[in-house]
Amino acid sequence: MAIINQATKELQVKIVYYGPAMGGKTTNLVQVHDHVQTTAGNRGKLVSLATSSDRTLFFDFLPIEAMSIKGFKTKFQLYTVPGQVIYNTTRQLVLRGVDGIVFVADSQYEKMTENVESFQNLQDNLRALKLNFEEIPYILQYNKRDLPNVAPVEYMEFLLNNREIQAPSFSSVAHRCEGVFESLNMITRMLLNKYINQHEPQYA
Ligand SMILES: Nc1nc2c(ncn2[C@@H]2O[C@H](COP(=O)(O)OP(=O)(O)OP(=O)(O)O)[C@@H](O)[C@H]2O)c(=O)[nH]1
Ligand SMILES: [Mg+2]
Repeated sequence: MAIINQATKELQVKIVYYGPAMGGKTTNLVQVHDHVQTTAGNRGKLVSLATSSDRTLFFDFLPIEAMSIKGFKTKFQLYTVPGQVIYNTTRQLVLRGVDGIVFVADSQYEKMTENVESFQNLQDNLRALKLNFEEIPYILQYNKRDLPNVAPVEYMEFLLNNREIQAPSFSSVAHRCEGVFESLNMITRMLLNKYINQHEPQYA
């Protein structure tokens, strides 16, 4: 849940990286952690809880304190869910209080069913938490574009972004940091628009 404090001009938002197992969610956070441009001392520690080799078993957490945006001191809390199907209870826990979502899809052809199932699972979990998917800003990230066996972006758009108002989507190669900040910048911009513009005094 976004915390907005008009008195101290502080905004805190929670962004969750969601998607199928091994799609590249943790890699996104690692790259953000390694490359984020901040003034000294405001890059948080990347905490990976209960990780066995490559697989996230609980979640990753990275706090980022951004510079003042529109006069607001903004804090972003980035989380990843575990993509493996069996960890759904954990995914629901991590989703609690989510403000924005980066859906990291795996572009390999053979992963399309997993992508679609994970996207459906996201919507089911939001519903279970009584959150309205239509009201939560999200973007799509088509990751692993460096691999030879990827589906065309148009096909992924058809599968995952086939709606009246399309979500912004980005191609990425997360381990090379390509598309990682484009995705993060877009979701943060969407959140700032939602929370700061909404709360600015209106002058007739
Ligand atoms: N070729 C390629 N490999 C990638 C890319 N992004 C991530 N990987 C690799 O894919 C594997 C899985 O990445 P993770 O970031 O751990 O995936 P995850 O989505 O966090 O997976 P879970 O925690 O199981 O849900 C790792 O070996 C990464 O280095 C990419 O763009 N291209
Ligand atoms: Mg992970």
